[in-house]
Amino acid sequence: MTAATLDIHLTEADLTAALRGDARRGLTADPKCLPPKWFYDARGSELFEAITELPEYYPTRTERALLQRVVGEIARIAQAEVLIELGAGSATKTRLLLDALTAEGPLKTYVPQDVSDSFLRETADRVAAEYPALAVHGVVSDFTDTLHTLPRGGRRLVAFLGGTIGNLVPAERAEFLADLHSVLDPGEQLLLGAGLVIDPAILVPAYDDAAGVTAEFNRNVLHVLNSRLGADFDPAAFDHVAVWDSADEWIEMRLRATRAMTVRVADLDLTVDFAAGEEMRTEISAKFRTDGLSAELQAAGFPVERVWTDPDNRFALFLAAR
Ligand code: AVJ
Repeated sequence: MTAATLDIHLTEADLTAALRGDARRGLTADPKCLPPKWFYDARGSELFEAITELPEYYPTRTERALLQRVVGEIARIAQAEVLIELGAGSATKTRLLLDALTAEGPLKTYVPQDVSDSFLRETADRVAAEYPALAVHGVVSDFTDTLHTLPRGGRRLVAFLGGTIGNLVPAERAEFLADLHSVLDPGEQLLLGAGLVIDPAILVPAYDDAAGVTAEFNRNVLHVLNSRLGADFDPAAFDHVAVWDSADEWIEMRLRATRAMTVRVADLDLTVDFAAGEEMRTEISAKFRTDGLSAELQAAGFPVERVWTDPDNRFALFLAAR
């Protein structure tokens, strides 16, 4: 068996430094906010996996079924030699892509990228064992600022699935697409999965499930601040809030302080006051219209070749060429 290789462009020290900066900025801002990337320590990643199996959380299974239906077409158009998967996580949709890209084209290399090194190592080793003919080369990095660390050579297809593009506000999306444009060569491709604007009666429960798994996932960011920065948040003192912002067309997750409290963040030498009822934003999950996101891609230098949607129009896959 050929072992997977792993490039680490993000060390624990880098992560801690980034978290310190984000926490100081976000906890001293008005209103307070924290970026969603800090949900995903080992516990947060497990909670997210549990979310994907909830009856209310349609995106993962909708995207998987859609991908299953159209992956052959994607592979025939893309003719990729290298598949780069951004935010590969546990790589549950990866097999569909790998099978199609090897059956319908010249795939030789799989490059899973993620911020979580333990998760990624497991994924890379598992895929290397299951696909002995493929070279597997994991990259531990933060895709928002280390796209230039992705390996070059061979015709690349960059897959950014799951709807994670929706975690970025429009200016961040433009920056991300511009960065991606600058690291790809003409003719290389982007496969983007994005949630669509649908009835809020379906959308909101997907982010506020009856079993309370999403609430626990949301509160996990406080556990991360406690364990990584020596903070003393009482996560149980915060309520989970999910609201549909119809003007921005995004779901906003917040944590609401159920009482006035003072939190100490030891490693930042920072004291933070919360008023009773104060809300802190922890995530946006933007939903799109196919025309709108196609225009954003076009404007970033990625003309869209094909768009596929599921029968209920809840999720879309965009194939765009640099
Ligand atoms: C992994 C970013 C796609 O926004 O739907 C799930 C994360 N947040 N439930 C999403 C998430 C709350 C998820 N993404």
